[in-house]
Amino acid sequence: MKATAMGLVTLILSALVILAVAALVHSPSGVQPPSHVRPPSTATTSGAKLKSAKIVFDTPAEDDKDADTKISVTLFTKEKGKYKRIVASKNDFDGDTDYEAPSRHEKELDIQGEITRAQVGGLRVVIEIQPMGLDTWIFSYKVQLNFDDGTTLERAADSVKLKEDDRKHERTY
Ligand SMILES: [Ca+2]
Repeated sequence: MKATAMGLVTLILSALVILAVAALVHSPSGVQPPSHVRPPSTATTSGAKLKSAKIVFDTPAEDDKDADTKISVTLFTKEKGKYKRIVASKNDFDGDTDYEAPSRHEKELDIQGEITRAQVGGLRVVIEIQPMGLDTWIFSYKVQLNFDDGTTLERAADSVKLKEDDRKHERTY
């Protein structure tokens, strides 16, 4: 029947129009999806590998590190919710070097295994000293991780005070 055929065509055309409108509504041209579904627009590559690590100590004009006080530095990151994976470390160094007040000293840390930037989720810095007798040392530090995509990650703290009966600094970033 002709009337029925016309009705069917009208129905199909209407359905097509609805589909087209629906498609437009769902992907309006020139409008970006909301930020929560967009990937972060940082230049860093999460797969970038850790290339080197170092710590810089600034000892202001307050209290030096005695020449015979050894330093140990360990950087941890989270693994299965706990700060137990060592990123980089250096033990018992500069036990023959006075960190005069004021002075600046840098130390390369040894990287422990292969680690990517994405795996460094949070950082815990542990600095321990081993004085021979009495020694108070007041300092600031900056930890720097360098990745093979040219990016760096820096963490720092000011006015840290360690002494013979308070030998350990620990801070989680
Ligand atoms: Ca001192």
